[in-house]
Amino acid sequence: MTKPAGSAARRTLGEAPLLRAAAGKSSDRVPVWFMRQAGRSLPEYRRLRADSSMMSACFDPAMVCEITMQPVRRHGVDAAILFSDIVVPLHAAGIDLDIVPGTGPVVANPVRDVDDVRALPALAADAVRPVADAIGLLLAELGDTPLIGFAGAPFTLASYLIEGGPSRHHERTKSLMHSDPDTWHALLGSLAGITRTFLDAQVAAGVDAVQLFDSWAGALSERDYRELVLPHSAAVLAGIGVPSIHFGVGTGELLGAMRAAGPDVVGVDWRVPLDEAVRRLAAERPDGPAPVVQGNLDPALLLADLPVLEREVRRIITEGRAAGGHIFNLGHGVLPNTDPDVITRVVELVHSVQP
Ligand code: 1CP
Repeated sequence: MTKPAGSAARRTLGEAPLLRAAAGKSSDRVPVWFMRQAGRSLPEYRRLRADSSMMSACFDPAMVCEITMQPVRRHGVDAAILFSDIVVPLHAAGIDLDIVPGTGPVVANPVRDVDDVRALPALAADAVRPVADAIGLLLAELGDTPLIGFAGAPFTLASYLIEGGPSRHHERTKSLMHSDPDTWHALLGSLAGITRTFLDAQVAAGVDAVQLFDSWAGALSERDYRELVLPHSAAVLAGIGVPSIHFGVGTGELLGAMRAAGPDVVGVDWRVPLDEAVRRLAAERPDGPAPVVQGNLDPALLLADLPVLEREVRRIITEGRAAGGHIFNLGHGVLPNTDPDVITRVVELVHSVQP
């Protein structure tokens, strides 16, 4: 496939610590970035977003570029993550939904039966052209800092579509997956198609890595995950063309199964120490390469006293040495009431520790 203009310069980034770690290679520092590093913890973000809706911001290339750059400039992190949202490709495909401030994604007509599933549109790459344009702008600004693209995994997207919005128990989703597995697989197949098109568009535009967020997969048993979810996430990740990271919350029991979906890196939340996570990941592929992990500071600890925070950061780096590679991150996203100066301090601390 021919790369669009602008992406050729990106192909020399193999020495970036983030990409070396993803490939199981060592560097002179532990690479670090933060999920939700762009966003409400930053006053410059709140100022910029004051007059625009979340969805319109996601389709404004200059705005996406600026918001993505803010935490890179401020914190000196080892990666940028594209500012977007997991429901952006669903909206672009023509599904009636919005991102409501203080709530999250809200779907006008939830998907509840086979007819709803049949009516789901596909995504045309052209419909996410503003995202590709934003990536083009970012490549010109980022220099040697890798850009991570992302998408939501089929299960987490399905939960929003079926429940109609954020859900604590995912009860309608679980009910559908068990009562009508054929409809369930048709739905996840459609969503895998949309997700793959969205990721392919980002890769073609030049992102250096991708993260597949299955944020709510931790609500499932391992058996249900393997049978009803894993094949669809594996289809999204197969042959994606850049290093991939797969992450979910509360997925301690699913770590092996998430490795089986085929990512290069598995993201770990704060509930499982990284050395134990490595043991679970290695058990899935005893003859495979040493597992590479990302994580796993509890985001709440960014609000703790600095000595406590420093002790936790050092513990995580020590435990991460059990892995074939370690990308330092939080166990979930930055909380909006986090002091951004503390994030900068954590970056400095991670970089000061010998890998
Ligand atoms: O008004 C606002 O500022 C909107 C808040 C907001 C922001 C800043 C939402 C609504 N999405 C985002 C951006 C976003 N979403 C990013 C930014 C890039 C970065 O990390 O810096 C990313 C990666 C996402 C991905 C996303 N959206 C996920 C997966 C990651 C995760 O946190 O688990 C999920 C589950 C969503 C859905 C969503 N969008 C917004 C909210 C508040 C939510 C969660 C709602 C819920 O609890 O179900």
